[in-house]
Amino acid sequence: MKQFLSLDDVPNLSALVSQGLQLKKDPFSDQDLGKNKTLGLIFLNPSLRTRLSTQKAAYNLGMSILTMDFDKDGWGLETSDGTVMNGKAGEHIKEAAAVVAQYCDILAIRCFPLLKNKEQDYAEKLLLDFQRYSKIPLISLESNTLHPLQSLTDVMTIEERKKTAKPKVVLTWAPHIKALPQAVANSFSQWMNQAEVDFVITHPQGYDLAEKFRGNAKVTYDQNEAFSGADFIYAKNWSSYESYGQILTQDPKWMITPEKMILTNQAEFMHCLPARRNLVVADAVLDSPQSIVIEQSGNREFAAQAVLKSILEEIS
Ligand code: AN0
Ligand code: CP
Repeated sequence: MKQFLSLDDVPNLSALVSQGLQLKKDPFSDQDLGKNKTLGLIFLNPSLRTRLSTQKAAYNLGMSILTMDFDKDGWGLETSDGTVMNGKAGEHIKEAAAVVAQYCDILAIRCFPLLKNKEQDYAEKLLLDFQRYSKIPLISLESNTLHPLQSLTDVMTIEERKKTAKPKVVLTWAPHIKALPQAVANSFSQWMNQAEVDFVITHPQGYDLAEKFRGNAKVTYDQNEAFSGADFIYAKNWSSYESYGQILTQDPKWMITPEKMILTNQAEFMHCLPARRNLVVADAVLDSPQSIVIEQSGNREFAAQAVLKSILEEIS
């Protein structure tokens, strides 16, 4: 693999999923692959899982790591061309990306959307500028519109835990007090469209995901109907795509509760985390044996490792 910005960069999804699950069984099988290779991790936003799991994955492969919180420790980044830099930004992305790339063999970046302008966010300019000016393989650690390392993890988790050949997987919107990106939902939907699953999305009116990521998913505004017979419930809040970046409702009826889980086929509960308890999901669900969120986050390490291994094989 040459880079990992979305599912489009994956030549063979099932092979990558199998690779991740294989690495889980034998994480230290490729310790020489990353020798003398450096992974740069750039964060413009907070992270727990992505940061630590990707670092751990790189260590498993024998790589060195450079990490920087650009939002806190870096110079303010200018991204527009031809601008007179007499404002807050102290450094242009052209130099910043090119300089970091000299110290690294693979670069990874997290950049959230501003949720003010749909066209600007969905153009993924910052991510693509890093790709353009670094000129080394780039991994998305969650961009404006997608979170492919999370989605690979989610496909791996469903693959290893499914009890039927074609499980029913439901992506359900849940309430939140902040306007959150569509990235996790977009990406999960994009990957589920390519997986052997019966995929349903449920959300209140006005929360439809972009058509190109929604794909052939069945969409219903009736959460109870969606939950009926489900094998996996994947909860996530996102802000509106149509009324871009807005919170249209905080209706607590959409929270995931034990009463709703009863409608399912003893579904396992998934969430990418972080999750706000008793707002998105009730304690009684998150603390129940049906919740697999911890195991799910554990798989982040091996998803990242499968991606890094594939890119290392390409460049070594
Ligand atoms: C982020 C989001 O919704 O994209 C990161 C999730 C992995 N979540 C929050 O900001 C709470
Ligand atoms: N799921 C996820 O990406 O978590 P972090 O934001 O903590 O990295």
